[in-house]
Parts: sequence; structure tokens; C-alpha cells
Amino acid sequence: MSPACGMLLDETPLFEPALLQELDWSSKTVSFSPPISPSQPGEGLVLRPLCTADFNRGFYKVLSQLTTAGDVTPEQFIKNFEHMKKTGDYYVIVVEDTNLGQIVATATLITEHKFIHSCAKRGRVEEVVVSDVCRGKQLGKLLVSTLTLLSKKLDCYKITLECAPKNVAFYTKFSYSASDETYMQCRFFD
Ligand code: 16G
Repeated sequence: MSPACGMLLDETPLFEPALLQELDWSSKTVSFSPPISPSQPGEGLVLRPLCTADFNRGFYKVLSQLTTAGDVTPEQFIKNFEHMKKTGDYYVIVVEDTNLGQIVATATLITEHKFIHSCAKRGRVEEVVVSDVCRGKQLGKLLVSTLTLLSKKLDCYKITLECAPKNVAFYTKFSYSASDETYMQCRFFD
């Protein structure tokens, strides 16, 4: 990485961090034992919006546990981050292990603006990943509960996601149900 880019990677959050603390956590649909929350995600962990400095905290290492993450440069990462921040529709959250200074989990909410449903928004949950070194800490549940409540707070009329058949039971816990519609895709590259 060039020194100039190191200077551009900083702690500026992708979106207003207070949004995560202001959620009505009592209205979540799953229970946690021990009782963790966005403000108290567990010993040595913090839940917060993505910042560009996370590029050097293993953000891509976590994403690569989901799918092809690619060989991305800091410049490409910053360009996408800035685009996402400008639109205001991207809510990428991360869990950082503060002792290791490493990202251990991430998930994204995107709000898509519609003309239908009285110009409402649709929420989409994407890239839910918990690092294999951090399983068993309820972090997947924490991330999905947080983004589902956030989408409601942001007035989305519905929230959707695509997942592997083995994960259907997991998402059912948060009141998601399999749609009658079929997910279709046309792939150009991996
Ligand atoms: C899963 C993810 C989706 C991600 C895709 C990547 C969730 C809920 N779903 O469907 O967000 O974009 O995997 O797979 O995390 P792909 O590389 O085959 O597109």
C-alpha cells in the first residue's frame, strides 16, 4: 500500500454511529444468552459502522469466508466507501475484536428507493459473515437483529435477503419467511 493511501484510511464512520445505539432492542425477535446488544456485543468486542481503516484490520479476510472477495487495492476500497457514504443508503456494520484490532464479523443493510408503495424503501441484507475464529458468540444473531431493527427504524416497507438453504432456519428466527418468488440471476463473472 502506498504511504499516501495509508493516510487516507481513517476512522470516519460510513454512517451515523448513534443510529445503532438508538435502536429499540426490546423489540428484537430473538433472545440472547448471555444478553448482548449493539452497545454491549461481548467482552473485548465493539459493534460499529465500517470505516476505511478497517481495510487494514482484516475486513477482506472476513469477507473472503463468504465468497470471492477479490484482490482489492486501498484506492478501490476508498472509492466504493465514498460512493456508499455519499448515497446514504449503505449501512455496513462490523464487529471488531479490540484486543486484536481485527474485524471478526460484518453485515450490510442497503436501502433501495422505490416509486411503489408510496415511494417507500426496501431493505436488503447482504454479506452476513462471522469469522470462523469467532463463532459461538451469537454475533450472526446480533448482526441480523441489528440490521432488521435498523431497516424498520429507517421506514423500509420490507426487508429481504438471499441465503443458502442450510441458513433458512437461522433467518426464520428473525421473522423472515421463504418467499413464493424465485431468486434468479444471470452471472457475468465470479
Ligand atoms: C449470500 C449473501 C449475499 C452475498 C452472496 C455472495 C447473505 C444474507 N447473503 O447470498 O449477501 O452477496 O452470498 O455470493 O449474507 P456470490 O458470490 O455467489 O454472489
